[in-house]
Amino acid sequence: MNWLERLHEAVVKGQKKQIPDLALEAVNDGVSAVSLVNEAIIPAMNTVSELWRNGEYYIPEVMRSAVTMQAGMDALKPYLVTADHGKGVKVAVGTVKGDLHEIGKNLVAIMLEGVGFEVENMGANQEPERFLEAVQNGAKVIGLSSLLTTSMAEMKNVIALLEEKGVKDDVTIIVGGAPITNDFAMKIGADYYGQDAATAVEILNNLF
Ligand code: B1M
Repeated sequence: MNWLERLHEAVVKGQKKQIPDLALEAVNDGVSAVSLVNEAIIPAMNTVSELWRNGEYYIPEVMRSAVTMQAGMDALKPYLVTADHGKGVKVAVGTVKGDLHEIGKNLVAIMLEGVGFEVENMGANQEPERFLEAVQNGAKVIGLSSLLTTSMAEMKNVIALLEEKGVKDDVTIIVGGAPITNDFAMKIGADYYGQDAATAVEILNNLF
């Protein structure tokens, strides 16, 4: 089994304790951290989602894989530095109210931090007021994530609140998550749609 396959297996089987060492050994062996994330860790979570859909995995197994994925990403974080952009630019990233999914959002946060942005990872299930507070505290970019068709409308509420308080034009708003499309993003008044974490980083790198 090569390193990508080993990391993939670690996430699917939820080997939280082993994954940091495995990830570091792989990096020391010359595998890039970005490919470990993009070609092993993220696809592994898709496998987990398939297993869930097929009824082979239940919530505890999904959670076990989710924390393993996070542990793997935490171990790789120092190696995800690719450039020197966004120095001093504050970005606040959060998952909107009603939504507990935070792996994709964490990936965006880790990768932005990796390239030099000052990131406030606000967590999941965040009220619109928390995003307003982040802007009032100096965030120049607001990143909104939603994974549920039932929570995506909350993005609009966040943007409406920023508009109502007269600060929308002071910030760049980028949105993403599995049910989000570019059309939706533009309709709710976001500035950008990040199809995946790498695209979000590329967009912000080009802006700052
Ligand atoms: Co839930 N869940 N979940 N879940 N979950 C999905 C999203 C679902 C698609 C599964 C399915 O049915 N096939 C489905 C949503 C259906 C829908 O609305 N259309 C679903 C459901 C229904 C639910 C519950 C309602 C289940 C229930 O209780 N009956 C419940 C909701 C709880 C709540 O939020 N209120 C629920 C709960 C959970 C867990 C808590 C068990 C767990 C989350 C754990 C955690 O995050 N701490 C979980 C998980 C893990 C998943 C799946 C399996 C995996 C999500 C994930 O982390 N993917 C997911 C199925 C799937 O997505 N295939 C599913 C990996 C991650 C890297 O990808 O987050 O998409 P993703 O991020 C991507 C892009 O979307 C993008 O970049 C990333 C890639 O680079 N991106 C951004 C994301 N945010 C971005 C922000 C940006 C830019 C890009 O800019 C700011």
